Amino acid sequence: MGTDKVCNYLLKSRNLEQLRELAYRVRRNVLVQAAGKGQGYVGQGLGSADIFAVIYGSVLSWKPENLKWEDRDRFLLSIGHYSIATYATLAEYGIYSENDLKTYCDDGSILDMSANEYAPGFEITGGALAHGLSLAVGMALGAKYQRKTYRIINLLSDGEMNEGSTWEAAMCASSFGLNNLTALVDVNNVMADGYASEVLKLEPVVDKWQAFGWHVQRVNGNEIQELLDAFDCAEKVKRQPQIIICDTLMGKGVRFIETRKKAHFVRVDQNEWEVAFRQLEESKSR
Ligand SMILES: Cc1ncc(C[n+]2csc(CCOP(=O)(O)OP(=O)(O)O)c2C)c(N)n1
Repeated sequence: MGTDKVCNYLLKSRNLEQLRELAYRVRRNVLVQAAGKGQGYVGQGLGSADIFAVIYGSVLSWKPENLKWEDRDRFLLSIGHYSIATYATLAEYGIYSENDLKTYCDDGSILDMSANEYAPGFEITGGALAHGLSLAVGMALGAKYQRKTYRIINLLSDGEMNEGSTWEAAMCASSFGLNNLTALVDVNNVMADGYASEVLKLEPVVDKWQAFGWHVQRVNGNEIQELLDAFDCAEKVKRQPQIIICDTLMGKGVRFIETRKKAHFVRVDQNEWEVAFRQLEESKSR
């Protein structure tokens, strides 16, 4: 695992063009993985690529050459099936090679369809949904007790808001005043069984988190500047955990996935991956 190049480019960057380029490359790496296997959680990877570019390229204090650096910020992916986006991002830092990406979901590959913490760069195993926020609360509390200054960032999905464990953790986080914890929710309005809004009524999401004592912002999760501004604001909050609700477009950048009704898990013919690469390229000028 890993490659000859460990690249430190784009750490703590505020450069919009560079971050957009990183998001584009993440999307490309998502397609490389899915094309290799013919299937995968492609819509999620494409839809959340801007979030991943901002988190790794701008927000996190981390060291690509030392993933277990003690004082690193902890990024918890409770939605294990979004691992395709983490592999895609870490490939840009040399943690995974292009050949590694092509083994996504293969028997014996470390690039599991739903991430496991034995894979480089993962803090937790996230396949069983809605445990991430509880783990994040524990880590944030631990950091407070130890007077550590690193931050905990947890990416959730809208589907995880269907589960009670998410709200128990939310209540604890505000009760303990964990301002070192920032959560993001990828609101793509898609779940395994259909539109999230039709599975269980989630809105008004902002009011719900506010009622649970969180500092809440809602942004377009495909706009890098909005994400940067939201993180800037979140970092200044005192005594409260913060949540950034990110509205995203599932499949962003590949038109036939953006417009697909059932996009939770994408399986398409081999020749369609070529179309996907072409549409992604064209999306750069959209
Ligand atoms: C505890 C738990 N229950 C059910 C599942 C099965 N499952 C896998 S993905 C998924 C959909 C979750 O919603 P969301 O993450 O919003 O879907 P997406 O945006 O990825 O389409 C479900 C129910 C699971 N992995 N864990």
